[in-house]
Amino acid sequence: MVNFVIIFINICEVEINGTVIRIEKDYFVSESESRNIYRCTLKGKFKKDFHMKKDKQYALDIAVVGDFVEFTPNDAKSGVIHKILPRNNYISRKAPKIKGSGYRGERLEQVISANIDRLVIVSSIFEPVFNYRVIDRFLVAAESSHIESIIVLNKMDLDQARLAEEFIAAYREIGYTVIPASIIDKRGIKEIKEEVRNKKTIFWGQSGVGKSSLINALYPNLNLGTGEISSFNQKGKHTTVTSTMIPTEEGTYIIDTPGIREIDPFGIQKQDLGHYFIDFLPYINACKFSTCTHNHEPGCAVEQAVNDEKIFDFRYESYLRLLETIEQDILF
Ligand SMILES: Nc1nc2c(ncn2[C@@H]2O[C@H](COP(=O)(O)OP(=O)(O)OP(=O)(O)O)[C@@H](O)[C@H]2O)c(=O)[nH]1
Ligand SMILES: [Mg+2]
Ligand SMILES: [Zn+2]
Repeated sequence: MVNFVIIFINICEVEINGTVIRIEKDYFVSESESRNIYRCTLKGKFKKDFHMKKDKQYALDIAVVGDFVEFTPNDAKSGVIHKILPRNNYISRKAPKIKGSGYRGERLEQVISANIDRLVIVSSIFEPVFNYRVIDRFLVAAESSHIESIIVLNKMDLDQARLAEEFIAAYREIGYTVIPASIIDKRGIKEIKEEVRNKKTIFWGQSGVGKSSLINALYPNLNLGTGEISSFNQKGKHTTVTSTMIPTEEGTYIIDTPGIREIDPFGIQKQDLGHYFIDFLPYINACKFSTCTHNHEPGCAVEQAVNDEKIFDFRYESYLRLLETIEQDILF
């Protein structure tokens, strides 16, 4: 009994370093370095820090999956986070309109995950149908956060007409790793496993593309919930509802995320957008104006490169569409 009390007092005094692996309502489930799981709450001071101020953009997410934290345990299973360490990096998007609308309709930043090594952009050829504009938006989010990304094109078993080939070749030519995959015929699974080994990797993409299915195929004992084909694309239906970091093997962590309906990269100014299209980079400095947005300005070297077929038409089209949606926001 005495021993037990002493151990308990020790636990209470110790501050534990951990990582947020899942968020459940107001609880930040954290894993300690010795791999124990604690359901933690946040110390009240954080809420005040992040309270919306009139003159300041505020973040929606105080702690996110992947954050390194320090917490004081209440007991062997719960604790209070009193410190969130500075993030090495993070990936985010503009929060969906309704949830994040602040004053004057600005969109807030929704941080998806922090301290990650790699983003796997998951897309499918059908159900939902392939859309390069969506991929380009994820790529912009990754490039602007300086996070390495690869593209996994899933459900290749449905691509009887081999529609994907052209895009696979194009993205590879641009310089991205593209892995065609399928959980039905298992193609690509081994390659993805190699790509994620010894890293913290986040799987991100639209709902129903097969993120959880792919993770299950990589690690069959996980048994993550996956959606039915018939129901996944009905309005508002997401099978995975909260991001979860899953330790798989020593040094390898996978973050499964809920699918999203729209991806608007956050905090990008019009004249910077071109820098996140890596195929534009060799030409940008040759534009006549340093503030060129490559949108039909005179002397635009990017547009010239499109005309000379050095940049794919579809990438330029994606770029122009994204440019249109960027609000010139004084807060950025
Ligand atoms: N034909 C085929 N179907 C697949 C493949 N991968 C996944 N699916 C199906 O697609 C549906 C959606 O898969 P999920 O893994 O739940 O998709 P998700 O991306 O995790 O979806 P959210 O959790 O809602 O974001 C399920 O019915 C899967 O069986 C594939 O390679 N080929
Ligand atoms: Mg899922
Ligand atoms: Zn230009």
